[in-house]
Order: sequence, then C-alpha cells, then structure tokens
Amino acid sequence: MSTPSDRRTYRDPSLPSTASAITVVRVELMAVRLPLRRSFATSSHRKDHLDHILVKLTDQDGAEGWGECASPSHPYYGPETFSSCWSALRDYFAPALIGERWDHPEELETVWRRIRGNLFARAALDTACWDLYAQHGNRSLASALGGSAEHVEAGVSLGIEESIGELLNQVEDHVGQGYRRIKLKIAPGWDVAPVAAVRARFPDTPLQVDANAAYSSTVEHRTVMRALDTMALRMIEQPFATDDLLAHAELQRELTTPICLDESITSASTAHTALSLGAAKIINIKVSRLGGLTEARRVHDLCARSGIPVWCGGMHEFGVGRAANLAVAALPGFTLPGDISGSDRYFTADILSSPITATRGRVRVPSAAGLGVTIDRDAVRTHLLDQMSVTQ
Ligand code: OSB
Ligand code: MG
Repeated sequence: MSTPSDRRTYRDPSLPSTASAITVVRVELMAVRLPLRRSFATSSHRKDHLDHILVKLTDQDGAEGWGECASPSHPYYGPETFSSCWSALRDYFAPALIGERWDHPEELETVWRRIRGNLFARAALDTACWDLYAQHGNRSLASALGGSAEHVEAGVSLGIEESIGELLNQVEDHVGQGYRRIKLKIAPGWDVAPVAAVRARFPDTPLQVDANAAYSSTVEHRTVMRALDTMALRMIEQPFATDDLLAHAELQRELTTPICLDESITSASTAHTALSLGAAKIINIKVSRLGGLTEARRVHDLCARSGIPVWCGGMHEFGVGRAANLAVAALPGFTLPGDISGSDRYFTADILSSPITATRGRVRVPSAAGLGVTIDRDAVRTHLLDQMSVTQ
C-alpha cells in the first residue's frame, strides 16, 4: 500500500541522528466501551457511554506502543465515526505502517501521505508510534515532544443540564474540587440565562463557553454573542460553523471576549489561515482532531511564534488518550487550563492500573518512559466489544 522507496523525503534535520530504527510488525485494534458516570450533552447530542478504539503496536523487538482513537460514535462533532475509524485503521493506516522502518514519528507523514483526512483514526496510530519512539529513547513522551512541565492546570467541561439549578450544582461541585476553570456547553436556548446564572453565583471563577458550532452569523445569534460578551468570559469557543472562518473573524472584531477555535482547526495550515484572518485569539489544541502529536506540536509551535495562547482540549479520553494529552500539554505554550480532568470525573473504572487524577486542580504529567502509564489488561478485557490484528 505504501511505497517505501520515496518515504524518506521528509526528515527534520534537528532530529538526533543516533535514533535507532523502529519497524512495527503488528497492529492490534481493540474496541472498548466504558459507561460514563454521568451522561453528557452538547449542542448536538447526549451520550451515556463511549466506544473508543485502543491500538497496540508491536515492534521488531517486541516493544509495545499504545494509542487511543477517541472518535465519537456519530458524525456530530466532526465527520468521523467509530466505524469509519475502525475501517480506516484496519484498511489504510495499519497496512501502510507495518513493515516500514522509521527513526522518528514525523516520518510517518510520508508513510501516510496518500491518506486524506481520517484524523481521529490517524491520531491513534501516530500516538502509539510516539509512545514507541519515546520508549526507545527511554524518555517520557512529554520530554520526547520537548515539554518539561511537571503538572498541567486542569479545567472541566460541563455539559448541557436539565435545569439551571442542576448546572449550578455541577459548577459548585467542580469549583469545590479545585478545578481551575469551568467551561459550559451552550446551544441556542441554553446560553444567556444559564451562563448569567453561573456568573452571578460564581463572580470570580474563570468561566468560558463552548458552542460546538451551533450558532450562525444571524442578527439573533449575534445578539446572544454580544450578551455573552458582557459576562467576563475567558473565551467563547467555536460559535460558528467549522469552515466559516470569515464569520468568526467578523464576530471577533465585534467582541471583546476572545474567540477560541476548536472544530475549525484541523491542521497547522488551518490554524495559520484562521490567525491570519483574525478569526481567533486562542486555539484549542486537540490531539485527536489534529491527527496526532506531530501536527498538535506544529500548531503549538505556530501559536507560540504568533503569541497566541493555547490549551489542550479533550474528547473524554480513556487513560491512554488522556496520557497523550498530558504529554502535549507539557509544552511551554500551553498557558491556559485545558479540558484534562481526572478520569474519575468521567468513568467509575478506567483502563489504567493507576487512573490519572487531578489534585487541587492540577494533573501530574507522567514521567516514566513513553506514555508513562500501565494498561490494565483485565479492565480492557472486561470492556472489550471487538478486536482484530493486522500483520504483514
Ligand atoms: O468540543 O471540546 C469539545 C467532548 C466531546 C466532544 C467535543 C468536546 C468535548 C468536551 C469535553 O468539551 C472535553 C473533555 O472533558 O474531555
Ligand atoms: Mg470544543
């Protein structure tokens, strides 16, 4: 499926030349279902469990690398689904990777250059390769990426609730646990009133909102945005459609509150375009949405050069994906609290031997080699829906 002869055209000259080559010989896909402790609703849908795909790579020496595909099951956040990711991994990404020799995960861009899109699927394998690479160098993933923070500041993303009273209880609970900022999901009909109520009750809490592209640039919706602009919010995340960068730029000119883009930013190129247009003052870096750690770091570097603060978004990852998010969030440009909370917020049992936790609003970045977490194989088996392996 790939053409080995020309895959080495891309090579970062700053990479150490001593890296030893890695060849992945087997890719295992595991579909795992975890129930959510509390159902979660956004502007598009409600969910009470998550089906994610864990990928396990084995290299020529028997070392293992892990990654997680955190695609939602339905195409309501982005275009991908659980099934599209499973088939993209099985039919394209895994076959192209197996048998290829590489020294650095950035070379995988060449291995996968013919495959367009399918970024959530790609992110899972990209992360697993970075895990293998960091283990080969006996370094933490954070340090392999160039980060050095030992902790990251944790925030929470709270879904749409049945009532404002219930939302206030949720906010109170998480502020009480020490989380550093609260993000509220909004949607037409659930915006000015709930946000004003939270702001009135918690006047000093860092607060922001996320619309998941549910608004459009109509007079009615811009009135909502102007009302939100008076509530001392840290940012308004993705108010308009994914591809409508000009509408975001126009809105940003009208508002004092910074606009943050999530869904719109699918690569360093889209980030560059968005920033050039003035469509955002903040960017949410999500490893899954960007197709992996290589592109996530590239967006980080671009934003750092442009003086744009970034934070790490999440997709309710299990422990494997959460560890990858922590590693990227250890880079120096991640100056705002992200959506990396303790896994106990989401799941009664995660698939790690020691689940990732938040203490007084901070989460520790793993320091052991690679992702730095231990997968609980029994937990994976308990929650397994399906599995397969791809070999040469
Ligand atoms: O837009 O950031 C989002 C969850 C699923 C899909 C999209 C989003 C989210 C979140 C939750 O906001 C982030 C998290 O807690 O992992
Ligand atoms: Mg978002």
